[in-house]
Amino acid sequence: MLTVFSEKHVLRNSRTELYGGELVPPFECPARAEHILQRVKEVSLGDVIAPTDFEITAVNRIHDIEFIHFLETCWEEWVAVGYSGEAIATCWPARGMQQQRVPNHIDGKLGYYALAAETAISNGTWEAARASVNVALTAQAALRDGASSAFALCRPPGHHAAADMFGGYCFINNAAVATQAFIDQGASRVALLDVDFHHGNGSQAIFYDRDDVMFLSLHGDPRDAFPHFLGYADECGQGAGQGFNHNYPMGPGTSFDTWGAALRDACNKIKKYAPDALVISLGVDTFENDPISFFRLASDDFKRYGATIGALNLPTLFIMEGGYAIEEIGVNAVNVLEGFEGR
Ligand code: SP5
Ligand code: ZN
Repeated sequence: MLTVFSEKHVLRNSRTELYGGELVPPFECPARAEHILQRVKEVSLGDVIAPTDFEITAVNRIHDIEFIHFLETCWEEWVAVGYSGEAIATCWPARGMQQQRVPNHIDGKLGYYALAAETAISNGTWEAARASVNVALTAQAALRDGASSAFALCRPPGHHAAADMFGGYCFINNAAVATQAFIDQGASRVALLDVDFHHGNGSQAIFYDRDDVMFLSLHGDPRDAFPHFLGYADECGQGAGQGFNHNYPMGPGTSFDTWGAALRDACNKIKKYAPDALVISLGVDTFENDPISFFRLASDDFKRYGATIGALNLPTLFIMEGGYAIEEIGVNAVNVLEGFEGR
């Protein structure tokens, strides 16, 4: 399987994450991508190529122009007002407040566009996010050109990013942009299956009223896990999208038996939908030793479920999302790809 990787991911290297009331070194750090790349090479998964640069128009198919402009200029605006730390939102358009007006001051803009406070914007964040979506689009183009699968080793991740919101370590929704690229190239239906521990709130919101993209997500129950305010089982889509959104929230301590059964159910729905392509939001924070998550998948389980996805026999694009057990992230992510390939 082809892997697409950009060295520019290192430009996303913020110093701070707001966690437990403290500013700590971010869980989403450059070493993650390096460990995955190392494992890709160790098992000789296939060629590794750098991304080509795509026009921003592909991103604008999913994200609001003003939001993208905000991401591009946030850091310089933040520095311009004289702050010395990293850009973190501190106030929001909460219940009862004006939610439609974008303020002028950077503090207001951050609150308007942020869905969480843990994710700090720092110098280079935009450039890395841009490179990450180019990684996704380059891998997508390989499938367009006939490959049966490809691995977009994206960093930063993307599935929490909505049309006009960043957070959860995500800025541009790489999987959504790639999914839309399939549609724009003539696909009638695309399935987007999110196996990251966290609910893919951004992806769900983006495709919620559409029937040409089926979104399915297996994740920690939002009552107990980030992003807390989306990902319930009764969110089924709306309008034309009614019946094309499927959530599988699962509680603390969920084992592979339970998780694997949910995956099989999701795969049955995908099979019936008969999509032209399958996009996988591949997070490996479902691992038993992940520092911020609560599922109990073992390293071998990743290989087993990769095989389940492979049995669908669909053109499949893997997009890297989360996973914070740094030492094991390479083995776990590549196990899915090896299982998919029947190795
Ligand atoms: C892409 C991705 O995986 N993003 C995840 C963002 C999670 N950010 C919030 C983390 C809050 C963790 N609280 C967990 C408490 C564990 N003791
Ligand atoms: Zn996650």
